[in-house]
Amino acid sequence: MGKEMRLMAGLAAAAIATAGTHGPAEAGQVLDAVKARGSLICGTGTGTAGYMMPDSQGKWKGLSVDVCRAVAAALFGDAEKVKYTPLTSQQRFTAVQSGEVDMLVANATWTLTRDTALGLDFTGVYYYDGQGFLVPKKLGVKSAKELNGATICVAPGTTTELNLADYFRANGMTFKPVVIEKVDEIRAAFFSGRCDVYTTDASSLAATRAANVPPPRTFDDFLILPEIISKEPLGPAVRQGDNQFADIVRWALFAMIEAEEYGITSKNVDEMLKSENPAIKRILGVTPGMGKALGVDEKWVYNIVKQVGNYGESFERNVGKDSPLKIDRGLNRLWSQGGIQYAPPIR
Ligand SMILES: N[C@@H](CCC(=O)N[C@@H](CS)C(=O)NCC(=O)O)C(=O)O
Repeated sequence: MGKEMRLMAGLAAAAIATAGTHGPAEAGQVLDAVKARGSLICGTGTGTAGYMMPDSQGKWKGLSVDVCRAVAAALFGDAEKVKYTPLTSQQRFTAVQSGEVDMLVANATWTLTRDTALGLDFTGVYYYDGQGFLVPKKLGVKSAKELNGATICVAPGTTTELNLADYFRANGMTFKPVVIEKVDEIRAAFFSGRCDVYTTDASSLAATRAANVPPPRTFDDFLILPEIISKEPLGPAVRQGDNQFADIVRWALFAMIEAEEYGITSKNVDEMLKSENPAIKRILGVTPGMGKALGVDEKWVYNIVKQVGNYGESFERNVGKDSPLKIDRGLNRLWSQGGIQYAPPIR
C-alpha cells in the first residue's frame, strides 16, 4: 500500500472508531443512556471554590454542580444520582462530543462557534460572568490599562486567551502569555511569581483569591482590577442532537430561577404545595401537566427545590453572602430585582 493509501485507510478506520460518538447525538440517545445507567455523568472543572469543588468528604459542591444536581432531581427524583468527571479547559468539549459526559458545567462560556461548529448546545446561563485580572497588590497597578508588557497566566482553549489578545491589541499594549492547562498549576505559577497577572473569569478569580492564596499571604495581598473586558455567559452544555435531553437540562435550570421568582424555597416548599396560586400549583405539579410535557415526574420542580434549592439559595450558599467568596448577585439578580436572570414561564 502506498503512503497515501495507508493514510486514507487510517482515516477511514478512525472515522469508524468514532462513529456514533463524535457528530450529533441521535434523538433520545443521551437520555436513554442516562436512564439506563440510572445516573447522570456531569463534566466539571477540576476545582474552583464555590462553583465546582469536592469537599473534604469528596462530595462535589458548588453553583455549577447544583445544575447537575437539579437535572438528576428532575430525572430520578434524587439529586445525588450524579457522577462527576473533572476536566481541564482543553478536554471539556471533546468529552461532551464523544459522549464521555452527558452534560458539562465547567464554567464554559456560550459562544457562537461552540454552539455550532463544536457540535454542542448551550441550554441557558447559570452565571453571567466577565473576564478580569488578578494581581498582587505589590505590583502597584490599579488598572488593566497599566499592564503593558506584563507576563500573564492564562488557560488554553478558553475565551480568556482570545479576549486577552483582543484587549491588548485594541489598547495598543503587549503582553507575554504563560499558557498552562491545569488550573491548580496556573494558580501555583501565579502565586510563585512566574506571571505578574492571572486572567480568567472574574468568578474564578474571586474563588482563587478567597480559597487558594498560599499563607503567609492572604486575600488582602491581592486585587482584582476594575476592568471587566468581556461577556462570559456561563451555561450548561450538552451534545447536539438529543433535544429532549437538552430540554430537561434547560428547564431544570429555569425551574430553579422560576422557583426563586415565586418565593418557593427548600424550606417552604412543603407549605407551598398548599398554595392557591395557580402558577405555583403548576410549577410544583399539584396541577399536573408540566412533568408529562417534559417527560419527567410531575414532582420534578418540587424535587429540585427541596433537594437543591432555588437559584437564589444556591447562589448565596455557594458563592454569595453565605460563602467565603461573598460575590454580589449583580447581573445574576432576577430580572424583577434589577438583574438579567429570567426564566420563561412554566406553563
Ligand atoms: N469561561 C471561559 C474560561 C473558563 C475556564 O475553563 N477557565 C479555566 C481555567 S482558568 C477554569 O477556571 N477552570 C476551573 C476548574 O478547572 O476548576 C471559557 O469558557 O473559555
